Amino acid sequence: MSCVDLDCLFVHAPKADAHYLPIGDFFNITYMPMGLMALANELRRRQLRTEVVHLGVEWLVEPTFNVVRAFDGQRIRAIGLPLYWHYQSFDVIEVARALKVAHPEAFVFLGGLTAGYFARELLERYAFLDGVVRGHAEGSCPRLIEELGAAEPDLGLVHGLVYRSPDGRVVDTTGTTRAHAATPVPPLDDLVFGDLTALRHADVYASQFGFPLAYGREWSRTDNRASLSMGRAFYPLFIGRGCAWTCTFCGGNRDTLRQVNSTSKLQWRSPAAVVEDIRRAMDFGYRTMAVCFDPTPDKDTYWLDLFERIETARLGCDLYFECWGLPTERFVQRFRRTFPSPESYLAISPDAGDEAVRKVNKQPFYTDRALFQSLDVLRQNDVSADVFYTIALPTETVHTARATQRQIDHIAATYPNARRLMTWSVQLEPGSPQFERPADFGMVTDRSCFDDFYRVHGGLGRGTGDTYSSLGFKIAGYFGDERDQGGIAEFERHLQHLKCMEFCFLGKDPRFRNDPARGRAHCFDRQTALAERRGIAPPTRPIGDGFDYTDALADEQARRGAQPRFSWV
Ligand code: B12
Repeated sequence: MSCVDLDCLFVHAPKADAHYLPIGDFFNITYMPMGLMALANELRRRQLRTEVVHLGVEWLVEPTFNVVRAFDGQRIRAIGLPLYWHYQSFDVIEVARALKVAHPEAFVFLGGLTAGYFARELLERYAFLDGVVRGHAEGSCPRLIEELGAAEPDLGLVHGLVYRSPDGRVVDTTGTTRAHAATPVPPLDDLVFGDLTALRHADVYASQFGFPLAYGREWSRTDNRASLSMGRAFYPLFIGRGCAWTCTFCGGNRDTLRQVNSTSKLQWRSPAAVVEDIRRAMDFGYRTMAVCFDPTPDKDTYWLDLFERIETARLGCDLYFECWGLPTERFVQRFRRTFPSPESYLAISPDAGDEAVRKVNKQPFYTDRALFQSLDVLRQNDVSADVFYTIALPTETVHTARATQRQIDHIAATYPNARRLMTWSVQLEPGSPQFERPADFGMVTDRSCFDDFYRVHGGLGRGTGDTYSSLGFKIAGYFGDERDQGGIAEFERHLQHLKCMEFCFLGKDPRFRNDPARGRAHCFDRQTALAERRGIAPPTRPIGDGFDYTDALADEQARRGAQPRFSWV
């Protein structure tokens, strides 16, 4: 394989242009898919010259960075862009378009959950895209790059590839025996996730991006760390994949994983391999590991084994663990012992305070009684917890939403170890049951194909599609009064007002909770600080009765004027 300077360039494009009043202008999808470094490392292991560029990291290093200019004059065999999260839809497409113009020699392809879900539409819509690698790609991606280096590439030999045949047809090799036989898949334990060497400015990536997941473009690095993140960078630790559950709002549910990845089967990495990844990640400066993989909460033996190995290896890392169900008592005790620092905690997600709503939407379901028993165990063992709720769930009404607020108040009053008590809304995710069958849930939506996500995140329609105030759906009869009259835009507006008035938890330190009134006061302080930074007139009225988020946004726009769209290319 010669005649090129680079065999594969991966380019991660966060959503560039988002806006939220208390944050200002921000970008999100700061994390790359966990599997991306594993792919890059697998390519390098095969002597394929591979680099990873993260456009948010590059912007932090040099705000005028342009990926098109950066590789000017180099010949690149293939350029792969993760399109894992729908938020990236607009930016990934625009970066891919620009890169194809600059590098017509390159095979430009996408991968990740959202790309896999919309693979056919993507190829039919965008002539500059050469392919989408569907599903798990540790076998297919290296196979693709090797095949592209052949004298006469035969893409029909690459399993999981959706591409355009010479006669213009869109072909999907998934499931074809010929491609399957020609595409060996390395075992999961052979993959290396924690080595970031192939990423440019890995030190910046490893130090800047934490939870929650937005990076304020108008704030300094220190401000971002202090006010917009939980103080530390978290390393998303890969434990396994697959899911047996079907939550109504989740685009990574069992059926969608089966459709996109050809399997939803649970696959676990060996604890020994995980320990090696922790070690590598810590070499890059991480202290806190973040785990969001807990598909069998009642079976704790994997975790007991892993925690023991972490102790034996004296890694000294912290752990942020997102429970999908409720942890066993043994799990909690062992967690406390292995991760004694206050920077380690569990996250629990009842989602709804009302049991009936929880039962419709969340799996595995548990009762309030079981929830409180778990919180008791956490308190007894002095383990801190974040508790996550979701508002605007299918079948929820404003009345059952208030059960959520009552539960939050009760937990705040009863459990000193409960730190952040948060209520978020979840935007319509492609592949979620509410996306695929909205009518079954009494919902109407305004997104049904990739182009809808491209437009909303590109600011080409209504709003900016930001994580916090946009939904993409309306639930019929939610309020039980005249607020149910309008369409999706009106529903989003009323729901945002409900969130501001009754559910706001915004605080100075994102590791702790605020009550809604203080949260709104802090929101106003932030807007005032932002106005000062921008050198414009300060806001005069905080969000409250008779002045909602949309009014405050219009007021900000009037004081600030129209802003040019921020983009990576
Ligand atoms: C773990 C997880 C997280 C973790 C870690 C994510 C990470 N860095 O990878 C955390 C907690 C940080 C997280 C955060 C978020 N998540 Co999340 N998360 C998940 C979860 C539970 C599992 C994902 C996973 O482990 N995949 C398996 C790993 C091995 O493989 P992989 O990284 O996917 O990579 C493989 C392939 O996908 C492919 N591949 C990946 N990238 C590329 C690129 C190319 C070019 C190619 C060829 C192939 C390829 O090859 C890899 C190797 O086989 C899913 C639900 C689910 N069950 O799927 C939700 C899910 C993916 N998350 C979701 C969302 C919305 C988010 C947030 C946007 C939430 C928010 N509003 O802030 C943030 C975004 C964070 C960010 N990027 O900055 C949605 C995505 C829906 C969608 N289609 O957009 C899901 C489906 C859940 C849901 N609510 O619907 N998440």
